[in-house]
Amino acid sequence: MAKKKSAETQDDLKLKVAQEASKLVKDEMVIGLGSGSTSNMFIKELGKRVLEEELYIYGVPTSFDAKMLASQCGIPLVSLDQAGQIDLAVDGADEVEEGTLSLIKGGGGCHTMEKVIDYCAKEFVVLVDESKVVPSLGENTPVPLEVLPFAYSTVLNTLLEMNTAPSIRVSGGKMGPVITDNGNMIIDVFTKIDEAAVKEKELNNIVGVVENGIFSKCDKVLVGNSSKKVKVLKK
Ligand code: ABF
Repeated sequence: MAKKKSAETQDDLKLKVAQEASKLVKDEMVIGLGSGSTSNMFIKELGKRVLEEELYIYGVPTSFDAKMLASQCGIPLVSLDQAGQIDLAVDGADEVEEGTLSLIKGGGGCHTMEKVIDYCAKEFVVLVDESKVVPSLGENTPVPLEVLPFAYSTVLNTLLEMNTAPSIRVSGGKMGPVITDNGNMIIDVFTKIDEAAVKEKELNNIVGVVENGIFSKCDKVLVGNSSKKVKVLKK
């Protein structure tokens, strides 16, 4: 009797989109390398192509972790200023709004460098499993704000005045706040998001906020689900 196929895990779905995304990379491209577990799978898949096919590319990492992994995988790296133009950025997300393809990112605390690299790429592609696609942003996921440590109390006060529910992100197991690759703190905030682009600007207008995790721009989302073919969401 044929064996019943076991259900795919979340990691299987992430791998499926990571493999699909690695096929988008062509010779001589400069690639923005996202952070997080799905992006890590993409980096590994891309590393295999670099070694096996002698693919000639450069990567621009969005975090220290992405930089370390990409170098271990044999992907040549350049800094953003050396890169000049980024052809394609591939990154993960915590939530994708189905109708608009707006995102919440930064669950891993890297959204500032991610946004700089993702937004300046000619094409920005997001990789998620289907559990991350939601009808409206921010109902179950807080928006992370990267904040200058010097200004954390004034940012908290402003967020409270805006009737939001902010909390300083602390590191599991260790005492004290999470510190980003840029030496800043993270404040997570539950806030109503009617229009992503408007809220993105509003949160960045708070003095002391370096960048927030609402991404109102993205070109394409690859969604891993149980069907064989990866679903592609485009605007
Ligand atoms: C990064 O990784 C973040 O912006 C986002 O928070 C996270 C998604 O992580 P994962 O792929 O591990 O679910 O892209």
